[in-house]
Amino acid sequence: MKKVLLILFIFLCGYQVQAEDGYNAWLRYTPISQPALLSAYRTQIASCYIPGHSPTDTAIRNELQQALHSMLQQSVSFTAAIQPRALVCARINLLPAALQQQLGNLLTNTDSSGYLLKTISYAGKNLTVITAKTDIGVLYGTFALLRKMQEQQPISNLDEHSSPKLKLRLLNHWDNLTRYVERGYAGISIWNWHTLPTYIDPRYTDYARLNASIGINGTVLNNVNASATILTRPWLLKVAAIAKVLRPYGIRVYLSARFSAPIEIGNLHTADPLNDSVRTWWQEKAKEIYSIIPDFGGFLVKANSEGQPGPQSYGRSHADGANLLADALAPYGGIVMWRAFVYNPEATDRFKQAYEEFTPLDGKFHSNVLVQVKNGPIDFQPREPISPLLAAMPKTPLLLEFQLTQEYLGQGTHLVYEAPLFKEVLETDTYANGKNSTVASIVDGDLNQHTLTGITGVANIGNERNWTNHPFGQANWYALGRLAWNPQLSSDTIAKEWIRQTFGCNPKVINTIDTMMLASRETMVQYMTPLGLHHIMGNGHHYGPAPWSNHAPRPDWDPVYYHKADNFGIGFDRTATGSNALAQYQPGLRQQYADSSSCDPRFLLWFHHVSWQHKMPSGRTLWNELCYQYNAGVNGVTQMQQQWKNIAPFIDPERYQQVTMLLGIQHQDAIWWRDACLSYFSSIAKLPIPAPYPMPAHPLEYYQQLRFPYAPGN
Ligand code: GCW
Repeated sequence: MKKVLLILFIFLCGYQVQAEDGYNAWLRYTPISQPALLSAYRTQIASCYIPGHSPTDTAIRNELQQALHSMLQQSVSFTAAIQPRALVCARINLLPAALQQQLGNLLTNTDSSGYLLKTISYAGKNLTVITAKTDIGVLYGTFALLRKMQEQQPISNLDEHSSPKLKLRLLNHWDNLTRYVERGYAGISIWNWHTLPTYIDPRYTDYARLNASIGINGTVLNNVNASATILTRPWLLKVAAIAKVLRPYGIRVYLSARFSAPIEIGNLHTADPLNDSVRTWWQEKAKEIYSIIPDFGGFLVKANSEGQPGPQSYGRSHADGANLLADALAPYGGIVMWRAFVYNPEATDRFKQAYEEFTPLDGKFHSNVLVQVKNGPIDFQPREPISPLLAAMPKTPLLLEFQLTQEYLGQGTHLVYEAPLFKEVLETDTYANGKNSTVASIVDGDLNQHTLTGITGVANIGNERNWTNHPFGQANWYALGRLAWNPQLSSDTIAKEWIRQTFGCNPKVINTIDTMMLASRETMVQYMTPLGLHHIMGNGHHYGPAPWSNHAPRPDWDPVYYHKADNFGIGFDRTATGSNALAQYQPGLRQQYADSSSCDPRFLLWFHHVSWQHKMPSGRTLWNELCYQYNAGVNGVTQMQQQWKNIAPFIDPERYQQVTMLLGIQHQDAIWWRDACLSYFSSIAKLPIPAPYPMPAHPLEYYQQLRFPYAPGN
């Protein structure tokens, strides 16, 4: 009876516990259960004062209403005057004059989207003030305060300002207009093009809220393998409808532009960037776009890469192509993000391609162009050294591209926290300008004095109820936003923030999940591509191991091209005796990799072809080390399974079960990777798998005949 009453009571209060389907991601706003904290929060925020009336102010009001009502379990009043113990949310020029005076100079060094959170006493009233130069800044400040509350931190003595370090903090959707997502493992596209522009899915607003809460301020809606259709008027109207939802949240829309659009939708016979009709066509198109979407962000372009059209088809350079579009967008403040992901099948080493094509163009791009560079020289592998191009175009703003969707990282089923990968890249010293020329300092504009700066992540979002399919995929989306705001944040800080908001503040839960997350990326490298192996996955779908594969339409899509395993040894010689890709790095970095005996083992096979008997720092031979690493990777997953089990009582049953099953797949896959790779390499090295490591469950042929015709995202 008591139980029934309790349930009824909870229900009547309107706080029935919802199933944890993951939809709210890190914006769960669960009721504060600790009495002391609850009372402290209620004391601090007795009412809200939001004087502004912009759509962003409305978004702030809605967010606070929802969040405070849920966390404080009481309704919050929005008052027309500042009451004692109020939360004041307003851009600086909407505050009363005395407050403007008191706080104005604190904002002097704050960026236009930065914010100030401050507890003050004003006219005898204790106030919590969120202010900024713009209403978007106030929105970011609001989310910062709500983050603190979700993390159950004190808010009675706030004094914090924060400004984003990067100007463009973006997502790139590889979403086709059919809603099929290239390399998407979380369902189909959230953009329901067919029902747009009339039907506005509420998901668009939640997408905007989630992004704004982590500082994301732009999104490219469609795949870089682009269809020109998106640039036709009916589709631009659909884009405009999305832009309208995202705008109050400070998010601009961008589009991937197909370089040959003037031919496909403009009836021209050429897309030559130096042709007058082509120039006029793009100018007219830009004019049309801005008449429909006045704050349109600009174009992302993949040109002359993997079959995409581009300026080289007309004997022109990437700079000619980028500048054509940049000139068309310039009158409206738009930008071009021109991708450097290019590689020509005839080249000797795919590693060197982007650098060779793009470095001669440094200084040739117009001022509203950024060259968008993937973090590594090949393609989002579990571990790559940095792309040498990052340190070789000082005159050009470079936009760093990471991949959130786990194309090569276990796709939709593996728990891999990517922040350690992002940090490894950002913290790498390129020696471009002597020591301390980190990738972060290049990308944030400090090293070469650029103001147009940015980081982007290829989105891992789809229409799965929880957005990313794997509940931990959300952490990668979260981490990208937080690092683009502040590249100095540590993986650990970001993980803990995310865990508290996503799974609650029980210290045992936080510590256990944090440990799992921080180890997960290295574990994945160990069971997939240890010691600098790379690109040894199945062709096309990129799912699972296939180091034997050698029949792709082009050699640089074949695993054998990358590992070069033979009787003698394994690895790609990129030193002076080989492809000499190492020469593309500055000496300070080059020498860290140049010598096989001192090269960091994590990168060894990226740069050296070494004997199976090569002595590793561990004292093991290379072959034994490879066996050790693959097994350590499998053990790492077993450990994650155990850790997850240990916190079972503290996790809601839905997500507990979901992650348990996914870890089960990850464990099987890790064993599969280990056994398939070790069987194959053992057959080439003619060396047995040494004790005490387990023997593969199947002969090599078994792994070789596995087929995945319907693997997702391909
Ligand atoms: O990672 C590879 C993918 C392609 C992708 C390409 C790119 C969008 O396998 O699916 O195409 O890179 O980045 O352009």
